[in-house]
Amino acid sequence: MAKKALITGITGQDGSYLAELLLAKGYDVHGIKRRASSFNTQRIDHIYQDPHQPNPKLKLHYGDLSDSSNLTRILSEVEPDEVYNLGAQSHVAVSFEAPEYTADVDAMGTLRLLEAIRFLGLEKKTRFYQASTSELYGLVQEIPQTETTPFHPRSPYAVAKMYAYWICVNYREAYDMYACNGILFNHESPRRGETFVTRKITRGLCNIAQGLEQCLYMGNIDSLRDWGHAKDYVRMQWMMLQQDVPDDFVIATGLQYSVREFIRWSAAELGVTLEFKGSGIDETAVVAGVTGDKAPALKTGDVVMRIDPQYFRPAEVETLLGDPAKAKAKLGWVPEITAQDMCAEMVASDLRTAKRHALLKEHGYDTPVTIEN
Ligand code: NDP
Ligand code: GDR
Repeated sequence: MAKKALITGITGQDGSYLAELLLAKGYDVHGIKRRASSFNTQRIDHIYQDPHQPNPKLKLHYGDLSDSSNLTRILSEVEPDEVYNLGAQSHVAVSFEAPEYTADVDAMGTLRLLEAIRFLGLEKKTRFYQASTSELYGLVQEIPQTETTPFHPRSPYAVAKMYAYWICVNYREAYDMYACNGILFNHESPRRGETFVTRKITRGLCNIAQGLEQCLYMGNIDSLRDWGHAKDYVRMQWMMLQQDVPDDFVIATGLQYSVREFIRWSAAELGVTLEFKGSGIDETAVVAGVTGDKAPALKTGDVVMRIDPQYFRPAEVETLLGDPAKAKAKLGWVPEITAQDMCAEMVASDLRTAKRHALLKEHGYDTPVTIEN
């Protein structure tokens, strides 16, 4: 009998890579998708299976982490061997604007799932993975951060995720459930949401290079992050549920770069050299040279980045750097894709899209490019 997995957040970045991984391992994969007014399954369309065909290996259920009766029904129908709770309002800046909703989905949603598993008597069968986050460290107490570094969350998102972290530990201790926290540091890919910083940069610069946008408006570009590739990180999510004993793990690369450096790498992938001028809110990135044919719309002296204070956060997480030693020692996990290679992959992917838009525009078929920061 194939193992059954249920993924909340299957339509998100990680959900799509995890679904691919589990299908390749022979799992029957069930995913929860939200009802939306337009299609929201772009990241999993390539693995979609027609439910009219016999024995589809991927099945989607409508649902929401704010709806316990819905979660209970889906869990009772599927009786999964593994639940991956990846669903969340996952944007830190947005959580300051929608703090109550973020708490409901990210904190209470986790409790609803755990309680449904227990209520249905699945607590000895179903293994549970919780998408915990390096945002828990917030105002960092120790560098690098490990599984024992104290938490100091700095946003409604991080505070909600802190509840989720501890309720997961609590259900493990109280009910002997197999429940694990993956404390994942930032991970990105060409499927990253367009308003997270890396994708905003790669997509924005590709659009600018092709003449579809004028300038990138950024917040705190001094911010330091430990960026990995989502493909490496979902592998670890699965590995965590295959152990004899449940445990919590930091997943990170152990390397740290600034947002400014990520902008520089992305421009370099387009053959564009940047010079950063000024400081504080007056800092700009100016084109110092262009080589090759990837950025036909740019010339020396063009300003491609300015600071817009609207992207500063009420409380910032200035620096994050993880120590993945435990994951390496206990699970043999090491990340395979560097941040620089990931950046190159993201730029290549966004450039393909920008070129398509530019070509359509050139031939009079103007399809507006969404500029949402
Ligand atoms: P995404 O934002 O790409 O995906 C989030 C998923 O959650 C989407 O499928 C989204 O659905 C779904 N979702 C949102 N609200 C609800 C809801 N109310 N009910 C059910 N589903 C909902 O996130 P990632 O894939 O990047 O991250 C996966 C998880 O890992 C998240 O929990 C995130 O907080 C956490 N995390 C992410 C890190 C990262 O760097 N990527 C690092 C550490 C933790 P829809 O597509 O309809 O919007
Ligand atoms: P983060 O990711 O908040 O770390 O949360 P994000 O990419 O949004 O920000 C990273 C850093 O870049 C700075 N920044 C900007 N960020 C955005 N989004 N837009 C900007 O214009 C901008 N300018 C500078 C931010 O201030 C921040 O310091 C991500 C999410 O995936 C969470 O769900 C996850 O838990 C953590 O990573 C680990």
